[in-house]
Amino acid sequence: MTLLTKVICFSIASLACLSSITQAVPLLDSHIVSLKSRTANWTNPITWDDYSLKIDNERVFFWGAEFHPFRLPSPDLWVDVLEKIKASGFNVVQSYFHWGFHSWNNQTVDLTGIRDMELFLQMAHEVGLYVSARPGPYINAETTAGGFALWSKKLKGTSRTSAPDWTAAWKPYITKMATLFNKYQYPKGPVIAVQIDNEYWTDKTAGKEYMALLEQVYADAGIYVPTFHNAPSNGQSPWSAGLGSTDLLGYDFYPIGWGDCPLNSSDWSQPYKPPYTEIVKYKQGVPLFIPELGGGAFDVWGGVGEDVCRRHTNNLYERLYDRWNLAMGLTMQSIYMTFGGTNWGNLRFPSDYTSYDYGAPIDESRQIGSKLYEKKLLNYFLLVAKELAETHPFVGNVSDKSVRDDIRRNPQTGSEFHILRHEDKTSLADTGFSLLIGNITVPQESGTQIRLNGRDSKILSANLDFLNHHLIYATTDVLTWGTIDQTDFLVLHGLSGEDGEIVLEMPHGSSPKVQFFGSSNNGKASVSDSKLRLNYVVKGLIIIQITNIDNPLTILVADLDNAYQFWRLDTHNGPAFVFGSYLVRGLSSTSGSTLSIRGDTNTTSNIEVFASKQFKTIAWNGNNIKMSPTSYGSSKGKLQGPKSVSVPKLSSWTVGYEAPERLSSFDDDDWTIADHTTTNNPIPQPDGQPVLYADDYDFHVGHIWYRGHFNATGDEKQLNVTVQGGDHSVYSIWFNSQYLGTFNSKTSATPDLIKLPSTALISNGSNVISILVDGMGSDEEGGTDQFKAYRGLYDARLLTSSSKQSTSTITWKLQGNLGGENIVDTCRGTFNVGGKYGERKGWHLPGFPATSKNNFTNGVTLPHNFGPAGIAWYFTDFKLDFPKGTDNPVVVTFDKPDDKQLYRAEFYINGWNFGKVIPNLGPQFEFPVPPGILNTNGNNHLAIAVHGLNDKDNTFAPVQLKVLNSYSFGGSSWKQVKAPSFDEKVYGSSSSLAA
Ligand code: IPT
Repeated sequence: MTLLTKVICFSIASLACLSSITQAVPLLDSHIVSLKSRTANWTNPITWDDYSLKIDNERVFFWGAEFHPFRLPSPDLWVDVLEKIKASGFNVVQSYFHWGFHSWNNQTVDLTGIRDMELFLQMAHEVGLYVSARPGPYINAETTAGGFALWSKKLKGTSRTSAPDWTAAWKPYITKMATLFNKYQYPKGPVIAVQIDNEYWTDKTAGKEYMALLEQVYADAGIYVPTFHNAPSNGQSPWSAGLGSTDLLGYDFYPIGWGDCPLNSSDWSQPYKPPYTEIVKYKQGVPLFIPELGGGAFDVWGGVGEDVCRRHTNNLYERLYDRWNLAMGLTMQSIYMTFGGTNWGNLRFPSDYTSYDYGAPIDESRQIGSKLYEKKLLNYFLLVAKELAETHPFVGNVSDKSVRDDIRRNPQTGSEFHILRHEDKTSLADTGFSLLIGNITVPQESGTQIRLNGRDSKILSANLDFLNHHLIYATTDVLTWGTIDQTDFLVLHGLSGEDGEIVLEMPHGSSPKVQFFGSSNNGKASVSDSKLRLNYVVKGLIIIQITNIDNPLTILVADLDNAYQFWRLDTHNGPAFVFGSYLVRGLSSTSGSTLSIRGDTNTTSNIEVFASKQFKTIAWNGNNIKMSPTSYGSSKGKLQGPKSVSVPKLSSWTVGYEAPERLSSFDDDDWTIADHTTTNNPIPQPDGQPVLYADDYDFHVGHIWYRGHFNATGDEKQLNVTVQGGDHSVYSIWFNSQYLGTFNSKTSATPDLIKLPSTALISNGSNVISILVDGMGSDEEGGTDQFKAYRGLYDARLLTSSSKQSTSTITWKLQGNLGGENIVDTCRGTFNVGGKYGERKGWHLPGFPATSKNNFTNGVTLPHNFGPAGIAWYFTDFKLDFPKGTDNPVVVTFDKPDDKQLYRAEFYINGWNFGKVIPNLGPQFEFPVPPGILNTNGNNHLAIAVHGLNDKDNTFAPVQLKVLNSYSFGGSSWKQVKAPSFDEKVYGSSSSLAA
């Protein structure tokens, strides 16, 4: 065996990036105490009732954004995503934590470096978000084995049961997470809820015991915040009462399906069962909760591409379904995904490709746009409209029956929220109508109407107290409110060109003065019976000042373009309202007479600021901006756009060739012999065969090599073989160094019959079959134990000329990633590399000497023919030097080769595996690489391993870099993620081989 040296490296926080060792914990005894014990002697700051969650006795919407830190292995950028979530008005970040990511063997639960979840919780806390923690053990999430530790595939005990070996497997991980959550539990930290496992349905006692055992660990760790579960479909949940039940219960909801983004984005006709109007509450006394509301969809190999998913679940989708949920009385939801990120380094499950962009509001390159802006409109409203968190439903009365008015009325205050949409969600009609608010037909202004254009949805507020005022109703949506100096502000948003009507209660006997400013040239005001009625047509930004009353009021009516670029800041001098920039993150100072805004621009932008007169100057990312006052009290200025940057052309490559395992002469003396005669796997090996499953020999990730040796009688004509590497997997096979071809992965019911050419057979001598399996990841859990589906060989027999089984038997050896479960690169972690020769020899790492001395060829240009089937590596270096204070998302782009070229390539930037390209499947040819992995100010090393499947000529197509966009950046800067370079002591020396 190779001597393995542990690689020592440092994380961004200069913490040693060593794995921490957790000893296996003794099994639990079967005694399960009641979870009630965890709240004894403690007033839980998180409570709930039928309507909503309460934090410190105050009603709140639980308004969550799903983000998986493991899909962005550049911890400094977590803050960037969290700030974007916070700036758009979410108050919760909800995250899966990935057991397999933290645990590569049964002695390890690692929370350091890119896996430093304490740092993640601290960041969320500093940014001002609550955290809803979803540590599994099962998470699904389109990741390999659904997040289970891959070594748990070897266990006999059935997954998600109280089987003792299964319990012992997850317990160290959950214990460590529970301890961490306790340290950061509200009010000490941001954690306000913990999910127990994921979408688990069972009627078996052992399954219920599993849930109860998990809850026991949290109880023992002192977790008092609510536990919850997410049911997969709208049926009965086993977790509403009894063993294993959770405090809160919700059900996951993907209104137009998931994993399926129709090319025709106007088609929203997919039926969703059960009807949306009947979201069921599984349990009384808890709020209606959707732990996952589809905020996009994942895409699959051969799919339509993430951009199509984003178009399909666009801003209108967000607008309609969020409001629709509120119409159901929902007060808790989280958007799956809000930032999807990347399935880097073998994180994906077999169907999914590298991008986990998900068409989410924040894209894989952390860019934002209309989807997030649309979310912001409603999110902001919910932060002020607390009355909407305690309501009862009524059905309104609309003049046009194609429009539905779901009224939510607060029983304490009588405030009403009229949630309007077309009954038919596919309707594209532009409908004008009136409706009843109380006993008034609204709008009152003759010749005007309320409009619903297609998938639009509105929330009209009525009978609502805000600040020092009372809104009788408004036919334009409320965005937010706040008092600046002595003036109350009410901000509204609507669609350009639509009529708007606002009626406000005025102090008895007052005669308010009303002035219109901004883009309105036809605003109207009238007072009768202490009621002020305002009419206008929404356009640009309209400012309506109401003075000559005790508490002056300014109303801002923004059209969609203006509202999308509206940001609310809460300063030490009250709120500040900013119109007009790509992103406002927050404040860089909370004292003094400068309003110090932090934000990003994507172009030169005009801004307009409504803020306290206490602020004498306005600064943007530390630079004062020249502002000019307007006649209505705001000030206007200009923000610099970003400097544009360029990336070098990749023109010269170094090439090497490997796959020596294919040759009969290869020395596999130190390989693992597949000699197990029994397996815990639910699918036993076929009779008379050894166990060949890679997982049983501790190889769980990426490519696996098998070499089978046999002494031939001379009558071996065929190999009957079953190989499974997951959906879309292929395997290449050689016989005594001769390439026999590449085949699709099969199920055991349909083995391949592969002819062994008689010219290659060595009669009465030793023969070698070499098989390279492209492992696509482990399956998710469909029922129980499905994730244990074997990877690698299942069955392999030699057949004679009469198609009988040959008397010669094959001895198999196998090889996967270096170290197996004792991985050598604990910084990049367990998913980064598999068992390709180059990966085992460190070819993917910066500093690997790919020189002519080692037979590598310099100065190669692409496209390039590297010769016969096998694995070629291409290397190049490039420098970047992006200006300080800019963010320039970079992608690595692969040209699509001609259809005859069959290959599969994986690329490594600075040693990090950041993508897999399968040109004949697609759809992904552009791969974002985040700063911190990509060195944006220095050298970068790009290595690409290309598995060519064509017999003789394999031509690798060009690869380039591309900058998607440039932004001036007001977020925290990033450091390069520390991870080891090539070290000969670990990887040995190696040379490129003749192709
Ligand atoms: C839901 C899972 O809980 C989540 O992990 C993810 O896989 C999501 O689907 C799809 O992206 S399960 C689904 C049946 C609602």
